[in-house]
Amino acid sequence: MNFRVEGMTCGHCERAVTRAVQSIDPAARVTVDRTADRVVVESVADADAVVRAIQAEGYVVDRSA
Ligand SMILES: [Cu+2]
Repeated sequence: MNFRVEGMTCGHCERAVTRAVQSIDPAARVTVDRTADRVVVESVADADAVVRAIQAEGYVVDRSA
């Protein structure tokens, strides 16, 4: 799953997004590229749940296939 995530400015943001995703799937593999506003998630979790988890951390999220 690929997401566009706006608002990530530092390593803390990358960890916050990673933790948010792993809060719904501890086995999720999360790759964050904050300079590209890009988050790639390998997980069995529902994509909408991933979006909500990241939004709950205060970031703007778009699905981008
Ligand atoms: Cu930050």
